[in-house]
Amino acid sequence: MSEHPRGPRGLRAVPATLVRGRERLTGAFQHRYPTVAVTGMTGVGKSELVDHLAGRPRSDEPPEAGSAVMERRVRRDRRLRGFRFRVVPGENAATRLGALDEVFHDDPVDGVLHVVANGHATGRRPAGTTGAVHVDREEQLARELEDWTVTAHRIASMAVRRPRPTWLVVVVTKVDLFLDDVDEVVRSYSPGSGTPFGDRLDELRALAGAAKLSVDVLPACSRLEPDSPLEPRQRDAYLAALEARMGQLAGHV
Ligand SMILES: Nc1nc2c(ncn2[C@@H]2O[C@H](COP(=O)(O)OP(=O)(O)O)[C@@H](O)[C@H]2O)c(=O)[nH]1
Ligand SMILES: [Mg+2]
Repeated sequence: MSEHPRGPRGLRAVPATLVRGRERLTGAFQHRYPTVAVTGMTGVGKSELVDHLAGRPRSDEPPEAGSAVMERRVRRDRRLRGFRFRVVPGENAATRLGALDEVFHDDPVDGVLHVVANGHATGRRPAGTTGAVHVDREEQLARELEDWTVTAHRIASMAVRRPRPTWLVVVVTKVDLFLDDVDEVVRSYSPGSGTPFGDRLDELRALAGAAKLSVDVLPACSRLEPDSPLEPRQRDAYLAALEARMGQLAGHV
């Protein structure tokens, strides 16, 4: 299976010849890594999370939230316990629908990380302006739900078509921003919670069939602000728990 059937998408600023060389070296092993779609609205923290999970956290502030193309990252592991991540661009990107088709239909993934942030998605600046953008949390929560509604349908149609089960982890990230309410917020994104998000999750499970789709909801944090109330080791523990669960779901352990 070719890593880039439709061109070198998401390979920012890496010369094509270098990339092809690296693929030749690793290509023989890559097909063994399970593929993971990473979905969620723009600014929710997908890229930053995947950089950590792939073992390449950025030390500086990431570029403007909201990638226009599908980002690809590989977590390598000597014992073939790696993952291939496909970060689907958020709602503002023209390439979104094609990316959704690719990960949920053309080349269906093994698992899904759907990222949410309790309304703390970072707003995008209009082109040519600088500084932080004020975003309304209620509005961002409504956008999370809209985004989830679209993605949940795609996951359902993938899950019903295939014989083997699919796994989904709802990743509730940016918990450093609501540390006192982590349990309650995680519950609000869970099946049977009675929230609009939970209701859509219940619908998805009913459509796909419980045997066809496993659902987990896990808290996470990837970036710590300089004055963060969360310790780096606590952040690492959240990420380690997520990694451990992904390993179980992918049959690595
Ligand atoms: N406080 C906090 N900020 C985060 C966290 N994860 C990501 N961010 C920030 O949220 C913004 C959007 O993240 P990004 O990964 O680009 O979002 P994407 O559009 O979903 O890929 C960036 O400024 C990140 O540094 C987190 O766990 N906590
Ligand atoms: Mg991104």
